Amino acid sequence: MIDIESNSHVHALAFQLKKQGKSLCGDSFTMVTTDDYFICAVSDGLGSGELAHESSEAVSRIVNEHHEEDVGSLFRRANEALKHKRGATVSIFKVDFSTKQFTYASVGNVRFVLYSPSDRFVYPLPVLGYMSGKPQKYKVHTYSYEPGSKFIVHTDGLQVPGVKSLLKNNRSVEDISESLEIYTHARMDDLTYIVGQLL
Ligand SMILES: [Mn+2]
Repeated sequence: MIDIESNSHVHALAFQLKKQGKSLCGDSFTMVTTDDYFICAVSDGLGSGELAHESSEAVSRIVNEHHEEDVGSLFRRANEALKHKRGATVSIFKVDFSTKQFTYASVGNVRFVLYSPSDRFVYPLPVLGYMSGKPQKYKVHTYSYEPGSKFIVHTDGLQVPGVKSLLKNNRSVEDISESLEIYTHARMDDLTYIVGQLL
C-alpha cells in the first residue's frame, strides 16, 4: 500500500506491507495535511493480525478525528482509546508550517529521524514500552526545522542498517523510498514507513 500527501509545504509518502501470511496488518498509519500543518501517526499493534490491527487502527482513528489538537492531547486520547485493547507502540509527528517547528512524541519502538540541509540530525531516543490505557510516561519535544529537511517514521518491521545516511544521501522522497525497497523483502513482521520532505 502506498499513500502520498503533498502540498507547497510538505511532500510525504507512506508505504506499508503486511507480515507474510496475515490477512490484516498490525501496523497502522495516517497522514493529514492542511494549509497550516502536517500530522502523521505510525503505530505498531502488539503481536500481529486482527488484535494488533484493532489497537493500531484506534490510534490512527484518534488522529484523524482530532488532528487539529496538539500532540500531547492526541497522546492522551490515544492512550484512552487503547484501554481494554492489546496495546500499541505509537509515534506522532506534527509540523507547523508558519512557525517552522515540529512536535514529536513516541512510546515504544516506532523510530523517527529527521535530517536538515545544514547537516543536523534529530534522532529522539525511543521511550521503552507501549501504550495500553495505563498511565504512561512520554516526552513531547518541539524542534525547529529548516526547509528541505527530510524525515522518516518507521515501525520495527523495517530494519535499515544506515537510515541516517539514507536520508542524507538521497535527494528526494522517491529516491529514499526506492533505496528502502531492498529492505522490504526479508521482513518477519508488518512493515510501515513514512518518508517526507518539508519544503
Ligand atoms: Mn512490529
